[in-house]
Amino acid sequence: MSSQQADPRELDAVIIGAGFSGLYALYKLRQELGMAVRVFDSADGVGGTWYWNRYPGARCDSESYYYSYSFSEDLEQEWEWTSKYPEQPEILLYLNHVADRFDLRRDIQLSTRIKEAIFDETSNRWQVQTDDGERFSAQFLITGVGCLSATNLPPFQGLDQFEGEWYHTGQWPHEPVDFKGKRVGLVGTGSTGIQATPVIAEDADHLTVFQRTPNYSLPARNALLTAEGQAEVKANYREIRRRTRESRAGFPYAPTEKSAMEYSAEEQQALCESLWQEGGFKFLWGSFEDLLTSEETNNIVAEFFRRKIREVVDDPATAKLLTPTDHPYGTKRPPIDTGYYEAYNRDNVSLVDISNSPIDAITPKGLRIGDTEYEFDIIVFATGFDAMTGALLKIDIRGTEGQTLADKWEGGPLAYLGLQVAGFPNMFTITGPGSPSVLTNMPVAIEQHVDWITACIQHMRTNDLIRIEAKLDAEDAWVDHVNEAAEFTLFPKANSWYVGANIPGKKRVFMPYVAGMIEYKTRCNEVATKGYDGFELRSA
Ligand code: N01
Repeated sequence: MSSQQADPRELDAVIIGAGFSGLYALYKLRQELGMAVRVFDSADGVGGTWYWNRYPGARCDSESYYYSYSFSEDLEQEWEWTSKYPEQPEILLYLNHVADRFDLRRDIQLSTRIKEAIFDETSNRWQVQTDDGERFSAQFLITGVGCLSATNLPPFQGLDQFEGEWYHTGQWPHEPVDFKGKRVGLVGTGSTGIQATPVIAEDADHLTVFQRTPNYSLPARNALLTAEGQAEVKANYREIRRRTRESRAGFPYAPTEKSAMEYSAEEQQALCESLWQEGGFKFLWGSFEDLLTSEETNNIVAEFFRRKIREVVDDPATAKLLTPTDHPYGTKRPPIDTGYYEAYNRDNVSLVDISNSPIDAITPKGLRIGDTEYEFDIIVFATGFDAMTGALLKIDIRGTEGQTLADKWEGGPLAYLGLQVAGFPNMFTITGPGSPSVLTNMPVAIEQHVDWITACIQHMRTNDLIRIEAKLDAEDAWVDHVNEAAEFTLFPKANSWYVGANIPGKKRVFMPYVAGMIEYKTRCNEVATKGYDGFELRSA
């Protein structure tokens, strides 16, 4: 449609993003409340993060049986996961299946970027415009833009002069990239770089990894699921979901009841070893209860990791470079790998430490650090995302009195419950900053948010209310609470994307809510029970 459109199309809700969040929000609002809803996504397919992140080795770091929707028992029973940690194409297939299974596609508009959303205080509606000028008017604006979707490509000088191929992992091409016989440079050793390294190393003539900060990576110990394993999960789904919902981070694991200090050194090592052998996120959420609050406990675990790195990596100098010492374990999102440290035992893989000598420029032949030029056929940037706020701030969102979200968040994100921003009525942010989001198993956090939003809109409809807006004092109190909760932990000690440290100039604020899903959900439910305490509700 062109910009000649006379009147905006009227909707009840505009949802931005067709990933886990947007699909479920569409399902709930249409199915349960009968609302006229439209989902927009700039991609030409559904899937959100699983649409974009197609890099080699991309797979889920959480196990398939709980990294999935819980809202439909039929869906749970009919979908067959093939492995413990599904690869990206399988999760994308799952989300496409969900879109078909629940007839969602008729209300999803793909290849369409939302350019601006402006709140009209007279009608109490959002006026939304797409990048090709199509206009919509909706009572509610619901963002499901993802916490890790705005890619971060550092402004390396000379990139446009590079004569080879280059890719950012978060915008990977749909056609396979052929690494065979190629000299490949990989920048970044976060979860993505760590997943990609061993897979690229399999094919490349030579892979050079540029590391600014080493990470603590844990083996996934992936395995195919057997028919018996599948049947057991399916028979126990309700119990699994109960455990995830009643856990701190939405994983079906519980930590020890006592501090590590109350165990003997042998017991401490035995627990670490069994979790290492089991693999995956259980180390983070199912080990010592004070892992993320006690430096002493954290040191025990960090030392355990350091020893494992020394054991796995043959060359002591490389092992030393790969050993993290700058942050406590778990205070940056821990990577989960399949053969990462082992990859450095290959003859065709080398590691370059750039902690003290950053990449100066990309050259036509490769990249330059100081006086040394490294020549490549392909450069892969696994340099992450402008997390949690980046994707929202790409849209020109304007609330009351014309205030932009960018202005409001100049000093860091402000939100009440991570769900609403004062001054932006009728806008809900699924897994927004100030909510547990990235510190949880995302589908659990997403379902909780969408269920809460749906109940809130239902309440408004039942009571003839047309506008809901977070109050400033409630927002201030919540932001203080989010900061206090973080200060109680070791998290602020790391220069992580949780605090925006990966983006030069980004205000350092701890963005996710660290107190956990149970505490968070209790608070959200109390707010609702008290008639949406902290929100101002207006009738027609
Ligand atoms: O990004 P990152 P990611 N010069 O920001 C380096 C999720 N995820 O894409 O640490 C040189 O973690 C940077 O260095 P430093 C998961 O939540 C999920 O890996 O800032 N290097 C770092 O090494 C994860 O946490 C899955 O010093 C530069 C790397 O690039 C999140 O996505 C799988 C640089 C970026 O690491 C982000 O992970 C994969 C520069 N100028 C990811 N700028 C699942 O399985 C940055 N770096 C679900």
